[in-house]
Amino acid sequence: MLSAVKFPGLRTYIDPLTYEDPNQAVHEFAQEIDVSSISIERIIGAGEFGEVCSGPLRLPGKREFQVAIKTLKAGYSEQQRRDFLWEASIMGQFDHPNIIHLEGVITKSKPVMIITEYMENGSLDSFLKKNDGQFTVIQLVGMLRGIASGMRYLSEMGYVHRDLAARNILVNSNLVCKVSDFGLSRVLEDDPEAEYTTRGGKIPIRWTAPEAIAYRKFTSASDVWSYGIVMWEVMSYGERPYWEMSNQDVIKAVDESYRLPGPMDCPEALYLLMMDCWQRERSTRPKFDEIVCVLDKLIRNPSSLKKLVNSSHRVSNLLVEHASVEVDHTTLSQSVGDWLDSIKMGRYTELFMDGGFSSLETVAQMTSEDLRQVGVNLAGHQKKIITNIQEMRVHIINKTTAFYRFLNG
Ligand code: ACK
Repeated sequence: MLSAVKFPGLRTYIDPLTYEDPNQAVHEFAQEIDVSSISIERIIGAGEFGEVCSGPLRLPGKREFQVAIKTLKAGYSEQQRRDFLWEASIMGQFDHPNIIHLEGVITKSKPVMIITEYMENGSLDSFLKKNDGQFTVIQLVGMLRGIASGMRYLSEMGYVHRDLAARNILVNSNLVCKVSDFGLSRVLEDDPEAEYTTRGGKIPIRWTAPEAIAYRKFTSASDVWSYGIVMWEVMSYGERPYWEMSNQDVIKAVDESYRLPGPMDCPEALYLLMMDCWQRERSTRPKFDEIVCVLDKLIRNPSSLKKLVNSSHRVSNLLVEHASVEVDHTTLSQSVGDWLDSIKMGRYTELFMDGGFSSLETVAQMTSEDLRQVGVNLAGHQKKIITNIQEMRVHIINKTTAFYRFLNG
């Protein structure tokens, strides 16, 4: 039997599948709570396995607080019990302010329950629909920043979510957004047909990167694609991505390089970041730490959010063709050396030249791996350069409006 050794300081996600006995996995990562500590007060929704309820939890030595209680409905099979508790084995490994917090499980009595922190405003998609147009741009960007920060944590732990969507984000009374729903990955793993079908909504086509749909290449980069869709959902207050288009049409349009248009009143900088998350080539999509950096910069400098997406890019029921990283020579007339100087990284000019990155066209396509290869070894410098490359891409896409054309237009 494979045992999970916990290395202090090394935070890596451990697949509960490495345990022969799933019950052991649950108790490795989740605390058993005594059923007498909990009272179910009301039903708040329906989950995949049974009702979701809320009520107070009284833990010894702690003051009473409100929790959400997921229950496993009676008459379940052993497999269903395992699948239900699977989520707790995953959630219990995470500890981050933007990841839903697991309080514990109740497995020694029936019904079996998973207890998590209570999120007063429920799921993000319905919360946004209910509050259409009610938030400031800074509030919306703050929500997006929280989600990106939670995703950065998951990606650092080596966990790929696979089902990132506004419906799987929960919102508390302070508008803090937390990533939830850690149930899907194994279901997909189990079903070799899953990528060809939408049976049971197993592959969320509209949220999923093309390579994950086509050949199940689920990575943190495919989570970044989904994150871009979540950005779009947030900025459009819970609108359905690609509206009433069929899944097949969505797959076809995305494959033909069409992308969602900018939501109404969406700052251009945010739309350009979304577009970057939807790059076909997954290695050129931003990483979650870069997304957090870009959003932090925007929050610190709110005037950068003033310019809104051009109205011709957000005509409803039309999709916008994705502008690949084409070069606008008026924008990128600077030399690589000048550009590096401008971000105080001039010391790397020679290494860039030696590595063949002698124009900003090529620099704009660089990945973290390219940076390491040319010899930028300091993590802080890599991050700074990558964040600036990301901004440069945003700028380039901004300048390539000539490349936009419309479907059915
Ligand atoms: O949009 P909602 O009110 O938020 O409806 C769904 C429902 O349960 C089924 O998932 C709500 N829900 C799930 N987990 C929580 C939680 N931790 N806190 C509050 N509501 C929750 C979700």
